[in-house]
Amino acid sequence: MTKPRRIDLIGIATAAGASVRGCGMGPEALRVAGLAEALIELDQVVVDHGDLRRPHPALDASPASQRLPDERRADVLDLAARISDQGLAILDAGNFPVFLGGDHSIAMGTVSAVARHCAATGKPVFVLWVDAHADFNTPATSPSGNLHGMPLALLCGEPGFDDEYQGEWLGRIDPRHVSVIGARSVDRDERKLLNARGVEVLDMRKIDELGVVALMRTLLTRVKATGGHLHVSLDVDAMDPAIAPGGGTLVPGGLSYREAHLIMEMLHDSGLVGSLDVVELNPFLDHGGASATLLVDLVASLFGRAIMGEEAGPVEFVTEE
Ligand code: Z70
Ligand code: MN
Ligand code: MN
Ligand code: MN
Repeated sequence: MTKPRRIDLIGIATAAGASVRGCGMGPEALRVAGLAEALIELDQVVVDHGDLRRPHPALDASPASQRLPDERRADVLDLAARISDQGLAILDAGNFPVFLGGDHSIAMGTVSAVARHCAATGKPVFVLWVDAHADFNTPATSPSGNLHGMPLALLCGEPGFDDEYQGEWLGRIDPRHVSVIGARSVDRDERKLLNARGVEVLDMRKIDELGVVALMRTLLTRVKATGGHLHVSLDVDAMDPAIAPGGGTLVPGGLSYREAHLIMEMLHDSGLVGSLDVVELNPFLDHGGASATLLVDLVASLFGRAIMGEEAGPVEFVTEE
């Protein structure tokens, strides 16, 4: 990718969108695993803005895991609005935001920032959602009520989100510009919505049959043709639990180490990525930092770390007609 002016790290220390606690510690674990150092090693300029968090964490008699999703919604939306505003400022300054979650509900804010930034320039927005799940539930279809299972539906303008979810902060994306890769756990009604709206789901079956390279080439060619901005949202549970145990909702049969890296390497070579989320890392469930380290290495691949060094350059990108 063409080198951004600067990479801006921004942590969002929250688990308000999830039912399992612990991913609020994700940003710090990514720092301890050497995220900034890895980027600096790649000659990037890095600024760390620290963490956004709930303004007044309530001292409840019951632990957060026992608070209902409804009781955590205000926290999710308060953070989403702040993420959106801060992300927009970073993008408008010409810098590359890397959002460190936090559960995946933070993407309500991160993708909104991208949508608002690009709306001003008329640049189409594409989203690559790297995840075991599709996160396309609405309050009506969600089996759990957890908001980390809903960000894409909200961002795609799905009905069923009441006024509390609306605001200046909320940006909109086209569901036909969304690709979910690595999916293997999609809820029944969620699947119907994904099909009806034309979201591309590059599920594990397709990866097994066609491989990451063919799927990514098709996607990247399409984004390139429009001159779009590609936002990547990387959920730790996209990877197989054997290599990424640090997540609250693990699903067997995920991306292998090489498949995940190849996705990131091809994204780098495309030069199309302008913003990134790294979400759902739960240091409390991780095994000795294995998942945090894996995520740092994947981000490094996205920013140009290559086996034979950056100078080797991309493999030639040929499109057959
Ligand atoms: C399920 C739901 C989800 C992440 C779990 C799970 C959603 N589809 N997303 N973990 N990252 O409750 O909506
Ligand atoms: Mn821009
Ligand atoms: Mn997710
Ligand atoms: Mn997930």
